[in-house]
Amino acid sequence: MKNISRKFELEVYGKFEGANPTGSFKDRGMSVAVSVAKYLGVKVVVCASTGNTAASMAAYASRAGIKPVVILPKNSVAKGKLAQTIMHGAVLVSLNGLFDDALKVVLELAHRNIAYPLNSINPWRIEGQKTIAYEIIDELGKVDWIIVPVGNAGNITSIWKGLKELKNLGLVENLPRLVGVQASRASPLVKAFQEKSLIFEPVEEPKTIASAIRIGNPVHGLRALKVVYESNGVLIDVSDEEILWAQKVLARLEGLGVEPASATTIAGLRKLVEEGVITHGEKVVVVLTGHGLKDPEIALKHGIESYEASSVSEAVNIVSKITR
Ligand code: AN7
Repeated sequence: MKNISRKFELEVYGKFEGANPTGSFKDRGMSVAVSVAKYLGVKVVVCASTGNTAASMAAYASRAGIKPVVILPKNSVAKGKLAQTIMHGAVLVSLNGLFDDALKVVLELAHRNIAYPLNSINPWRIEGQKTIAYEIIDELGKVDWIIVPVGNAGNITSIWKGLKELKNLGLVENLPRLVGVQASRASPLVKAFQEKSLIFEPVEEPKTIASAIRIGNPVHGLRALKVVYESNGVLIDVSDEEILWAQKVLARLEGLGVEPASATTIAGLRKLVEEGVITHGEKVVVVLTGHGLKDPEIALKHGIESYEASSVSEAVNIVSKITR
């Protein structure tokens, strides 16, 4: 990313996952896990989701002839993701509760053998997800930092698994340090990291405009902390204001539309450069996990310059005025 690199005096690359078939990084793990489900003869799959997992599972399961059932926290899934989930034919259960409650439903259904779970507790999801690491190292070789948004922490742990495999195979010598970014009011892991602990306290009522990572009790929290310590990395949090700033920077400096959760990476990058943790000239990859169209309402609500015109001449007048 030329312009962002210049802005931060770094070598910054964006891993744009919005170009995947359903517009998020979830397609990698879902493709593998649904293939396994089909091989096993599964009839019904289920997931809890803040939206992207649901959209991806619906598409891949329907294509495979498997019935998708999604459990979503009521009123907190972005419109684009909801539209995809419905379009791809999932049965939708809207739960009056948080993501963490929706996951309890999935665990119970799996326990009773009613449906096959496709959250990242399913190890095949992780196997597919780790290909992000393969592609980054394949294209760039040595990288100093990889920055990832963290919700349930499936992605950051998958990326580390992929990286370690490459190292064990002798395909890369020095592994990047991992940065996990959480939203300020949904950041149980950051608190634990600051205390150099492996024990984290779940956040009871997580809040952030980045609905994808509005998660108070990350499934892979312990693993994520271990991974960050092992990679000599960092866990940080960013505010909603910083997320919106970063979303605009990506959209306007690089022409990359990403959803708020993905923009946390650039907000986190700015913080770490300011703190002197990431230093000039280093090679950094930010994982841009989801497309901007996933959450159109955020874009419409924030920072637009728009006018109403009731006639052709009025529209012409407005534009000539503001461009003067
Ligand atoms: C765009 O879809 O949890 O740390 O249910 O959609 O692996 O959980 C999505 C998470 C980052 C966090 N960026 O990844 C779901 C869900 C985007 C996301 C994350 C999500 P993890």
